[in-house]
Amino acid sequence: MAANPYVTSSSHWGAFEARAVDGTVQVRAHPADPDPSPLLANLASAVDPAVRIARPAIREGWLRDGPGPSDGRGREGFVEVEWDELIEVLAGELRHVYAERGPRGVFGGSYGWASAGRFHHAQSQLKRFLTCLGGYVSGVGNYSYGASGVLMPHVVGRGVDVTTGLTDWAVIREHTELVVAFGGIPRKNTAMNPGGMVRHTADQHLRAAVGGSVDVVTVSPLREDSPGSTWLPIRPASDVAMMLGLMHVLVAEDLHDPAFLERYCVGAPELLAYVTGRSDGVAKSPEWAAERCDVPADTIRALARRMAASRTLVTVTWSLQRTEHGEQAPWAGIALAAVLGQIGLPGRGFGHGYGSMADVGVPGAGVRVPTLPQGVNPVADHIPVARVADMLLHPGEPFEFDGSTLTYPDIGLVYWAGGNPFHHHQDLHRLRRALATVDTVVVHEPFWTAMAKHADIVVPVTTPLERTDIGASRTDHHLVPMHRVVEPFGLARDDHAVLAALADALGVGDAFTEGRSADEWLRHLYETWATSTGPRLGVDLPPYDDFLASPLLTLPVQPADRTFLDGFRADPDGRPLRTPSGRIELFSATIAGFGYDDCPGHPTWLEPVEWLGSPHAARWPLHLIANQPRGRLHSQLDAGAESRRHKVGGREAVRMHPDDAAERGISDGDVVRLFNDRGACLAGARLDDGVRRGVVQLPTGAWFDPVGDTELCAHGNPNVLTRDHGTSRLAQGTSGQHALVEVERFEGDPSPVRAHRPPDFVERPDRPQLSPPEFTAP
Ligand SMILES: Nc1nc2c(c(=O)[nH]1)N[C@H]1C(S)=C(S)[C@@H](COP(=O)(O)OP(=O)(O)OC[C@H]3O[C@@H](n4cnc5c(=O)[nH]c(N)nc54)[C@H](O)[C@@H]3O)O[C@H]1N2
Ligand SMILES: Nc1nc2c(c(=O)[nH]1)N[C@H]1C(S)=C(S)[C@@H](COP(=O)(O)OP(=O)(O)OC[C@H]3O[C@@H](n4cnc5c(=O)[nH]c(N)nc54)[C@H](O)[C@@H]3O)O[C@H]1N2
Ligand SMILES: [Mo]
Repeated sequence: MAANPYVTSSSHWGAFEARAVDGTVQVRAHPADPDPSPLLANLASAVDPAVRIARPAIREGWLRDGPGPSDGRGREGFVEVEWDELIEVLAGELRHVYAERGPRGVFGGSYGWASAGRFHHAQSQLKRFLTCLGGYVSGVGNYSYGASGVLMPHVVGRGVDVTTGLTDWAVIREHTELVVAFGGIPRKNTAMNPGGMVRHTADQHLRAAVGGSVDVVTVSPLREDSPGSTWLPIRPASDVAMMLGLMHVLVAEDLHDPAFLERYCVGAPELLAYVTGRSDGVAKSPEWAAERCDVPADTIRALARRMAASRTLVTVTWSLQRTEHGEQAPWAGIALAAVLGQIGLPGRGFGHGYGSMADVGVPGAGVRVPTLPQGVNPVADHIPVARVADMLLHPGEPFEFDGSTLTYPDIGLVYWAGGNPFHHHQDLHRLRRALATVDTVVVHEPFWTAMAKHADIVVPVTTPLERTDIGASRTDHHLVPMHRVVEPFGLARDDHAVLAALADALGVGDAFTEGRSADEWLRHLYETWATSTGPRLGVDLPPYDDFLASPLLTLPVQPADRTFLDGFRADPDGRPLRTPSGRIELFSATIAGFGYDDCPGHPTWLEPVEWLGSPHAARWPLHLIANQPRGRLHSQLDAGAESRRHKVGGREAVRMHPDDAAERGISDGDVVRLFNDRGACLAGARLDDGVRRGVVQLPTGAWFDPVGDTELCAHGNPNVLTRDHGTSRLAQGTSGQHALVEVERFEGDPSPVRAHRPPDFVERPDRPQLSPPEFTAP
């Protein structure tokens, strides 16, 4: 057995140690991590030849017919080529597109999580490269909190980070009596941090809090989201109704805090007129709320009284805003906390994202980390990330976004590195139609994901296990040396190396590399960072070589005493919020001024098109929760051991209440079919009375596995079922968390899962002679 010594590396779910043994990879936890993630078990599959892309490849039809719209994407076979040919062909196509259409014809938004590592970060590399060519159309915001990211600056102002500037767990543990957690605090999610997290402490903090004097009331359709003893199984997508019902009790019973509303907020009169029904004739009483959210009115009443009598923290998971009208739940959540009057007091007030990410409530070093400069993209055209299919299907058409009317650009070439739209986007059949409209799709991937299979030009790249890098996240207080564990798989090259070769071929090599090799870049980024950060932290940071030779670099951590908006509470005139009023905007004149019926001026109950209270439920009687997967990060390493462990017969597991299953003749372990008007997928049934009746839960991330030209995905990707519709005209965020569906027992012979197999490889077709036009880089 040929085993190398263990070396350190890092992932978004934690640092680790790894070594190569006869071409396989063995992984163990980093000694500094008190609570390592079970997802480390997926990493060995990063070298699995069944899923890796071994050689550059070009879609058969693209080689034969040249660039152009095509339904062949995702359906045709690939011709494997040598690197020289790939670079020549791809450089030629980029030259052509930039000469013919200019940078506004190139979509380089390339949303996605890629891998940990500061230099080899795929998006940074790609954006730097495209900027050297003259720029690209970008995507703004994210899929994680796309609605809050646009809403919250209107409500609490720019500069207040409602996702990471939140009250520390240590403060909660000491001061909080009651947490009312909409969406719960799901343990399964708290290993993740973009860029990684060396010491996982979220669960430790949570258990210490719950084991101590903190009581958590979880409001969620799933019991497993609940860390405490009280579970209120709410009807999905109705939290705003429940929050309004709670506010109604507080006001009706004079348990609210008019002095706080007066001093620290604007818009309380408008909001409370709506709550009491003075403005629209409908009192948002607990009875009114109960009809919608299916939590009994007496429970709502008792909870409101208890909230007013306790030191209470209202938290909202990000999932609640990843749905139609997703702006409303976080806005109503902070309004509820404002009506209680406790915002800014230790352990009380509002939080957004406890149980959504590892770093929420956990202090870091509070400094920037080494970052590859991307340059300044001269192209102003952009879309909110989740409007990608709309953009491709409606070039030249207007759309609204946060008070502006923008125009969808006309895209010829889509370039993706480090993301998987067939994971993250909604209504995947629509996405397929959208991708069919462009001339060329380029994808850098280590793996044969569905996005790679839908590319024209497939660029095989390395994983972090195959390169040297610096692991760090802006919210951690560690830097991890990431060492090469194995040689690059097949002919795979680093994203950077491919882009550097393309840049050379296009005459912008020096601008892209600045004359540095990858190793020289790493040293340069580290040293530039250390020179400015050391003095700021008042510590001597080691030279680069010493850092690389060490297991870990630990920076001083900030004190764990943060309370959200405490400075504002202490001195609202001296430290006003950066909102137009300087206060918390329970009514936003700015938003009201946009005139959006799908996002009015104050938190409002707006029925989504698809929920169990809508007429659609007569036909599609089950509410699908498409939440984050327990056994992997998104679609990453879906073929890994921990990911597979949660599947049923190789298909993604759908969980449903035993009574809903019995009505449909479904037993545990059955192959079932989930379907609606948009599509269908197979999955393996798991019966679970911790799922609310009328709800089914199918997590995201099973690699899309279309069966021929049918609407069926054989593997269980829920995004064939979700609706591709912005949260509202304000934020245009994704609404992928929810959809209405029906489920049936699948009779007959189910299609085998082919998602983890490579596409077909074919012989080279006859190729016409293309003569690319001239292109001069700016
Ligand atoms: N229905 C529904 N859909 C959702 C959500 C939901 O709740 N419901 N949640 C949304 C959320 S919050 C998010 S953040 C998105 C996540 O969506 P994505 O971030 O797109 O998902 P990932 O699976 O992380 O995709 C990362 C891809 O990068 C590849 N990769 C890894 N390392 C490298 C590298 O070094 N170079 C290159 N070139 N590629 C690399 C991986 O193999 C993988 O295919 O999904 C969203 N989609
Ligand atoms: N294991 C794992 N952890 C992850 C990720 C992953 O892929 N895998 N992804 C990471 C990323 S990128 C992000 S952005 C975060 C996302 O963090 P979140 O968005 O908070 O995570 P989700 O798991 O999608 O949803 C959390 C819970 O909300 C509940 N919920 C859904 N709809 C409703 C509703 O209408 N009302 C109420 N009250 N509850 C509802 C669901 O039961 C669900 O379990 O997670 C991160 N953590
Ligand atoms: Mo996310």
